[in-house]
Amino acid sequence: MLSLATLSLRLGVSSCHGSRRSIATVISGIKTSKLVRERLKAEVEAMKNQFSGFRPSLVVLQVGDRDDSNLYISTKLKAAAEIGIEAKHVRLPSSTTQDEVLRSIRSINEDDSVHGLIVQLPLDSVNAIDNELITDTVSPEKDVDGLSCINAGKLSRGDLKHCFIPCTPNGCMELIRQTGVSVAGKHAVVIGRSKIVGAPMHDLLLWSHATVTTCHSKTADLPEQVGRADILVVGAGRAEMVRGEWVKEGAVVIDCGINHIPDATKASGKRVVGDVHYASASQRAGFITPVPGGVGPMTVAMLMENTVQSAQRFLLKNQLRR
Ligand code: NAP
Ligand code: LUD
Repeated sequence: MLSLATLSLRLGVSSCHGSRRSIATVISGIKTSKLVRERLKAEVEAMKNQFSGFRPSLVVLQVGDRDDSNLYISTKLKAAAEIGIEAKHVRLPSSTTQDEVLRSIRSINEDDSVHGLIVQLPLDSVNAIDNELITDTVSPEKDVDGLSCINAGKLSRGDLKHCFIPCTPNGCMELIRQTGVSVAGKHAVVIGRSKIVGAPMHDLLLWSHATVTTCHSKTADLPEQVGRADILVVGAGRAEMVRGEWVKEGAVVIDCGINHIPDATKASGKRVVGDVHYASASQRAGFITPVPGGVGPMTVAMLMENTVQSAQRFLLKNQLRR
């Protein structure tokens, strides 16, 4: 029989107890993402054996040279290599025009050897580029970021089986599943309504049968809304905005925020924090994700998951045609 401690370790959740009161169980994105990556590695190995050396393939298109994008892309390429996904990094200079980016996307769309294509955001260009046009030019069949209108539309209608689910919210759902807390019938609150985090998070929670409130910069009383959440997902881009006092006792708190704040004790002079004030929120939440080590690694793992899924769909389509 598994002990509770062993089970928690396997699930990527760990419990600690503070001196004053029991504090939240930490949901580890590092452990959970490792489990996902190990499963994918086995799936890719099986594909390779069954289809004479076939490997899923991913292209990451980058415009410019932002430090944060460079870091995220290198993490994605490393994860892909470990799993056995063939990943290619296409770098375009910041002088690239919108037409040139579109041409590059169209040529990758037409390349049958590529199963997944993402355009890392934000674009770092000296030219005006329409982000919507860029994400919508990626073929929906290769849109492993799930940002095209076709995939977003399917998700908003609850057609989850026939779309690519955006990686960050998909990773959040996986972390919520790790807690063992069921979503159906719960009150979920999402802070943020962006295309990459908030809006698809709302859709996923809704189609998992939560009652969902989505907050944004014009929400009148944010602390009051947060206080109603059994499940809280935050993607606002505001360092430590959500205070522990706002959080409902026992809530599941998922923090997508990645913010850099000054810290004189660090060699770099800064450190990464989330959108939730971790120290105070972990005194009230039942479960909480850390930053770093929470949602970030799951974003990378779910991109790998979508790429493998896209390759599987490609194989199925081509087998049926033969
Ligand atoms: P975004 O496009 O700037 O969207 C932020 C959202 O938060 C908007 O909907 C905005 O409202 C809302 N918001 C801003 N200030 C608010 C406030 N004071 N009260 C309530 N709502 C507020 O950002 P994003 O791309 O969604 O990213 C959000 C955060 O998640 C960032 O820290 C980003 O770095 C991080 N992120 C992390 C991952 C990961 O893998 N961990 C992935 C993506 C993003 P309006 O719509 O009214 O402007
Ligand atoms: N654009 C993303 N832009 C930014 N954190 C990521 C991300 C890894 N098209 C497109 O990859 O999915 C995307 N698709 N995004 N992001 C953010 C967003 C995009 C964020 C964090 C991490 C990818 C990550 O690995 C680690 C962690 O949180 O533990 C390290 C964080 C750190 O800075 O130390």
